[in-house]
Order: sequence, then C-alpha cells, then structure tokens
Amino acid sequence: MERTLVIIKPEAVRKKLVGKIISIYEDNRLEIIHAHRVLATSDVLKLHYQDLITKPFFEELVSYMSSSECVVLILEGEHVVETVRKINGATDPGKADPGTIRYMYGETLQVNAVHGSESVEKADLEIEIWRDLIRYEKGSKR
Ligand code: DAT
Ligand code: MG
Repeated sequence: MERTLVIIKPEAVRKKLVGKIISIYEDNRLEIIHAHRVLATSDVLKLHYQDLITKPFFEELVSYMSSSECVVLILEGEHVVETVRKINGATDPGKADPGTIRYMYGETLQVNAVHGSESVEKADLEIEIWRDLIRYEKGSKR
C-alpha cells in the first residue's frame, strides 16, 4: 500500500492545530499509521530538503523547521501521495485553494503548516530519512 510522509510544521504545533489537521486527513479516509512528535535535527532536515540546498532560503528553512517540535505522520492509502498534496494545497498559502490546509492554517511561504512528499519515490526516501528520529520500525508491516 502507498505511503507518504507528512510533517505538521512547528508553528502549527505551537498553535495546537495538530488535532484539526489530522482530522482533515482522516475525513478524507486516509489512515494515520504512525505519528511522532519530535524536534527535527538539522542533519535530518538537510537530507529531507537536499534538493533545495542551493536555494537562498535553505538555511532559514532548516532553522525554522528545527525552531520547535513538529509532528511527523506516515499516512497510508491508495494514491495517498497525490491526495495529501491536494489536501495540503499550494506551497504559498496565499495561492492555495480554499478548503486546503495551507489556505486555512498557512501563514507565509515558509510557515505553511504542513509538508507532504512530492512523489511515491520521494515518500519512500523521506520515510527512510526520518525513520530513526520518529522511531518508525524497519520491517514494520504498517
Ligand atoms: P512544497 O513544500 O510545496 O513541496 P517546495 O518543495 O518547493 O514546496 O519547498 C519546500 C519548502 O521550502 C516549502 O514548503 C516552504 C519553503 N520554501 C519554498 N519556496 C520558498 C521561498 N521562495 N522562500 C521561502 N521558503 C520557501
Ligand atoms: Mg517539496
């Protein structure tokens, strides 16, 4: 079954939006198979955002994402990668469609409430990158 990695970003956790955000995924019939609240390390974030390493905002992004704890979720379901991207909305909350998580809870391009993997391949890679930090067991059927 397809899986994806979601990060409820620091500001959304600080604002106690975790329950509301998880409910949106569940209301869309997606299954939360793992959830872990953790302070991200810069090592994991640099791997997670490795494709953005040349961007001018990279250091600020890593620093924001480790500014306080986030909640990392693994979701499972048919077409879960694409479904989560749709539910999350456009990267820029100002351009996100009404009803999406980023429209409702995002603040800025950087402080945009949630992360969702971009493709099935990236989802598998991200799950490996975060696995130890979020204590998601290897070989777990789930
Ligand atoms: P997404 O999170 O929608 O996959 P992305 O992969 O292009 O978007 O960028 C990853 C994160 O980096 C994004 O959620 C917020 C931040 N970001 C992207 N573009 C940015 C920019 N121009 N200025 C500041 N932060 C940016
Ligand atoms: Mg991305």
